[in-house]
Amino acid sequence: MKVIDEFAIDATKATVFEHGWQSWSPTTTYRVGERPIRPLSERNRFLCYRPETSPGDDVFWGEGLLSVDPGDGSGVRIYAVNDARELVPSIQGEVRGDRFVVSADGRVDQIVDAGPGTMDNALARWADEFANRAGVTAIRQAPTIWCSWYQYFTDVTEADMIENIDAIERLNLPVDVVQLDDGYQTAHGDWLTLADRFGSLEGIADRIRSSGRRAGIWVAPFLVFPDSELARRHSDWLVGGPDEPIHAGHNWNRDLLALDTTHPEAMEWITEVFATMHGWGYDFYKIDFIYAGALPGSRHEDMAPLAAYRSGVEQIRGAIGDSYLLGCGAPILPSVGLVDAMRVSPDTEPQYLPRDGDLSQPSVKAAMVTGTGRAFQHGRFWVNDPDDLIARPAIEGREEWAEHVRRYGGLRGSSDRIADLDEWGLAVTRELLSESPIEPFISSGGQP
Ligand code: 9PG
Repeated sequence: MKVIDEFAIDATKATVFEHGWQSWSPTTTYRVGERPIRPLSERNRFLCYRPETSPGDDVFWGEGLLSVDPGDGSGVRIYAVNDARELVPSIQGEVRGDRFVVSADGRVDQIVDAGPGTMDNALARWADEFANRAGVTAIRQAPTIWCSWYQYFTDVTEADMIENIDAIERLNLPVDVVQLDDGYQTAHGDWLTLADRFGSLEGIADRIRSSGRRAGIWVAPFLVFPDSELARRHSDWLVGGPDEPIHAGHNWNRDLLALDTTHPEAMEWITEVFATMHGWGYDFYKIDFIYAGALPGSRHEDMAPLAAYRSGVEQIRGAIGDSYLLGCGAPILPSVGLVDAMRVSPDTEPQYLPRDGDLSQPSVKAAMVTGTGRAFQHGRFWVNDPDDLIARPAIEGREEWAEHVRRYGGLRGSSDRIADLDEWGLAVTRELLSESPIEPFISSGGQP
């Protein structure tokens, strides 16, 4: 870390915005006296923050982006990577009495924003420029979706899908895409081998399409289960190689492995998976846990991890025609220009607070904090996905969550068993899915 700036602050008013690495990494603005959100376990740090870094809670820390409002009217100071396609430096901010010291471990731009409004408006102006440089030309309006995850989780069955398609049809809900989430496959990596609860992915797509809707599906293309066929037969397709495959996080009661996106055969398999699904009629893809493609480690081709990651996503893009692509669990800044929509927060959940208190973990609260922190990205980088509306009576804080989706939902999704919705739940689902905003939520011109 090298010191790149030092300036005076009004410690009673100054605020700092920390940008987290990937979709689930906490991202918000703090008063300088506050302790920033940090991982409460090593498992969470790896899965939901930037695995390579371990910032303390006595400093502020942004991955590729940190900004400071000194609170004295001198303008918001933004420290940010200019181009995130290969390298994203970490940026540290330290309060020393009434001074603020900024350091970075790589090259960053320094901007003093003298424009109108607040921190958010300054970030919006920065995001306009960043998106331009990253080659974003147009924002593609998102379809509205129904997603299986927040009701059924990995226990979803084909019968559950059919039941909900029927209900959506009967109630004439404004759902454009019915998206099957995690649970249909036998193992991560073996995406075309179905769990017993499923008969045919093609059949599900046909049923969805016969209702006049489009079919969507979830895949975690860069993750591999150690107990998959893929890992058994092709251990040379893993980042780190067959002898020392790297750790890619822990979830689903397993230590996970990462697919090497620079290995031609590995990518032949992944493009076959997507091309096959596309052939079955799926034209909406949620690609999840894709941080795994950007982990450091030895690869078939000697390439910067972020370049390998981007090439992996581009190859998926090439296999799905002009399908709509939603990123999730994805390094944010390196993905600008690669996806149509992006999950900008941790997951929502039926409970309001995260079980372990870590605000990177699934909960209404965690999704709201970071979804608000990244609101300025909507309509600039892509369409923001704040995560799905869940509105059944069992959802703790459902009114507050619906309000968040109403305010910050670019991609509007529903994820309840339709039959479990009461009158309020059904009405708010119908209302929120009746539009998909693409205009920015945060103005770059003046007031929010
Ligand atoms: C499928 C899910 C859903 C969801 C994604 C992602 O840190 N965690 O424990 C953690 C758990 C679940 C998770 C992300 C992080 O969910 O965001 O929408 O698709 O995968 O497995």
